[in-house]
Amino acid sequence: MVMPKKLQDELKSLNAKQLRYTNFELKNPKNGEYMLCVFHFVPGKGLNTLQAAAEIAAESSTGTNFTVQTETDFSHEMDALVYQVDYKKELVWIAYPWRLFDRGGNVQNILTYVVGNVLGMKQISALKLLDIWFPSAMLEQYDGPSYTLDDMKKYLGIKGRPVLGTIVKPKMGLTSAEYAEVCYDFWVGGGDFVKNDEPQANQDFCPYDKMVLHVKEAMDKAVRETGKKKVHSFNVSAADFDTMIERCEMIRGAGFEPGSYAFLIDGLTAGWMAVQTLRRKYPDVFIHFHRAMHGAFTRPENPIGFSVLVLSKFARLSGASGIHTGTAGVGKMAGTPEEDIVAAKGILDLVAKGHFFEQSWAKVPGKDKDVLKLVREDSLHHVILSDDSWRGIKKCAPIISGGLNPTLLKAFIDVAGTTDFITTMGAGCHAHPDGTRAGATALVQALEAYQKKKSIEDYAKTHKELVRAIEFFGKKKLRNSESS
Ligand code: CAP
Ligand code: MG
Ligand code: MG
Repeated sequence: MVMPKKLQDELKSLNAKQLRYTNFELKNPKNGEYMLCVFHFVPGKGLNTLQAAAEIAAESSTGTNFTVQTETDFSHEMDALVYQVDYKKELVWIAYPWRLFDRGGNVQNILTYVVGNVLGMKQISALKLLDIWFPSAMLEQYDGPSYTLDDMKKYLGIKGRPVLGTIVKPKMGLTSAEYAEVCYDFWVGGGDFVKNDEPQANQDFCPYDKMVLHVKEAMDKAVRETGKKKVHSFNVSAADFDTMIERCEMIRGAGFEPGSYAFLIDGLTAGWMAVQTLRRKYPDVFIHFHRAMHGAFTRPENPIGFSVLVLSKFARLSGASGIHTGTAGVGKMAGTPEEDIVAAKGILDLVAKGHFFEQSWAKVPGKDKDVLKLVREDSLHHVILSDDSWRGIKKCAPIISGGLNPTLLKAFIDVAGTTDFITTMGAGCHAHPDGTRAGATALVQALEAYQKKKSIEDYAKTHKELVRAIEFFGKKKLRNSESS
């Protein structure tokens, strides 16, 4: 392939060190030795594209700003390599020998390389990791999810529809008894799943142990009255790992049956070690990754950081059972349909198209349809393949939240093209003019309308909670804030 003139000229401009971090003849980047990354980037002052790209590869693998006397032939084997650039779109492809990474499936270590120091380098003025590709030989070093959305749906006895959830609101300030009341109202209104909000912890007005016990009472009552299983996702984020584990054990010790509770972790503010500790210590529990703080890295207009897809792929690799992936512009948070839906699909499917790579999450070659079918069956029922010859990274559930309400449910399902997700509506439930219970019922009715292929307006003619939701949330759609 003839190298474009601009590339030839820029290659000539590289110093010896920079040259070592490029290889435009890399035979087959997907030969299994490399994890592949695509970055959008803009060089810093005084550097051309290739010089800056080589500096990114150096700093995010083995190098620094000078060649050092202590380098060896072997250390050069571990150099990341720039293997493709797109000048027009300001993109660079970098291959990382994955032997660089901490053995034993450590996700935080990878992030420390590829979105660590490099985000602070003077040699770039913009750097955003847009997509990442893991070779299957590398995948099998990582946990991936254990207890999945399939297990939760099985526990709840539901199929072919989203898990209908809420976040208790106000976000903070209820006593543990008041908190549990809201859970009860949502569950008896027909909802499946309640989560703590992302800052819920052990506040003096809502002590953790009391919150757990009151939720247990509320759940028992709601299960008795509805005859339906319910789930509560407890935020176990804490100041240290011991306290986090203490909270997990408190929940397990409160008599919740397996499947009726999930552990929520603020994955970015608590950290990836917390996520992986929960996954490894509690493989029988749904690990719910809340992504508070992600906006600092993922907002479409942010020039420095990583995409929602990249964050979500790392959550799947780390073993989170589900992660918030955004409402594709339907709800209140920034985020484009393209970005959020690619992320949701990227963590749900066994073979998923990303922004630049098609990722197979199983050792099985993605093309082998029959074995893939078997793999899918097995990951659903865990019975067919006793050995883990197919060793796949199971699905991670998109959790769809931020500003949704019953009138928006269909809009999101249509844009997502799947009902394999958990939706959690906070204000979308508790702002309902007739309260939480009616809000939950309106959500159930919005789903029923979708399932019956009826418009919510039509269905609302015989469902009062839904008509009240349409009147209330429909009006707000325009102003998107409290009316004066
Ligand atoms: C939603 C929420 C969630 C955000 C997170 C909140 O409340 O509880 O934390 O959805 O955003 O605190 O805003 P509402 P994302 O349902 O009342 O909006 O899901 O995009 O990570
Ligand atoms: Mg360093
Ligand atoms: Mg929240």
